[in-house]
Amino acid sequence: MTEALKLPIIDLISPDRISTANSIRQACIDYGFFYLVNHGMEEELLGKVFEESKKFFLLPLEEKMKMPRKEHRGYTPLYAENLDPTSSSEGDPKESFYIGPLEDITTPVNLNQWPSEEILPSWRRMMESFYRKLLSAGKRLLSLIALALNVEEDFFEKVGALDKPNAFLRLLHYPGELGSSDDEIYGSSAHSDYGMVTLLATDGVQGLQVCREKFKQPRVWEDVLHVDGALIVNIGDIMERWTNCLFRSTLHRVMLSGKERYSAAFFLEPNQDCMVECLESCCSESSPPRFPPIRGGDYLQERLRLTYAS
Ligand code: AKG
Repeated sequence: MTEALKLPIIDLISPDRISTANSIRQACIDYGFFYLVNHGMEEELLGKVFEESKKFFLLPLEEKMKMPRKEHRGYTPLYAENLDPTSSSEGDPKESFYIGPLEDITTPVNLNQWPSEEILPSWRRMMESFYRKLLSAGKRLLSLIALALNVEEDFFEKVGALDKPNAFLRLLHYPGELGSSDDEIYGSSAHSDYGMVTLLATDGVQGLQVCREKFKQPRVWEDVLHVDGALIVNIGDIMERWTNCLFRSTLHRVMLSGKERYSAAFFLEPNQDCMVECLESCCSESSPPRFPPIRGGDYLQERLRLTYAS
């Protein structure tokens, strides 16, 4: 039996930004996870996104394979991605579709791939609009996270992290028939995310679990329950590096229950050229920086290489 975690609920538009920033700080120290409300995406919109996402995953495999993942955009079929290469050489039983930055970051041509308008009319428009809303919520959240770290609220803009951020929206589908309530089948094996923050919407089917003490064995897993209308937010590894491990990038996984499940994760990574180095407010003589500075783009490339190597 796993226990359900009681995560704090953060209101993105609360006028009391200082007290909100303090709550975020505590949540990121204790859990690396929290719920976000008033993020600008109505429940109705989230419902429509999942309807459209379902239409895509219902397409025949040959149709989806016309857009195979390239430059981290497009479709990855079942078992293509291994989030925990240390414990298994098999990929995870989930399929996904990645949408990268809508404006070009390094190339003159936008590299996103889209299903044809004839097959899924208005699909692209819906996902682009969802992407923009997630990016806007993510940027607003980062200004609160900056306050939570005792730096100026435009810190992440000033260091260039949010100038053409390398943000990816991943639509996910975990087929129902692969698990049963008696099996321990991972839809996503244990992993932490790579970027600054992840904003996650789920369709209400449970499955997400976190392990707060990643170095302790045996691992203790706690459920993160779906809260209607709220996004689930978690800190990623780049933010853990920036904060010298003050904010945790918590290990998480998805268990299959026999029920089909859809989710959408928005990974907000810094701009490729942004240098990520320990914040002064997070180190001291007795707690020196644990990681050398690194370019955001180099860090992401290496993590993706390991995930898709096997
Ligand atoms: C990931 O894609 O990194 C996830 O952890 C997905 C979580 C979920 O589907 O609930």
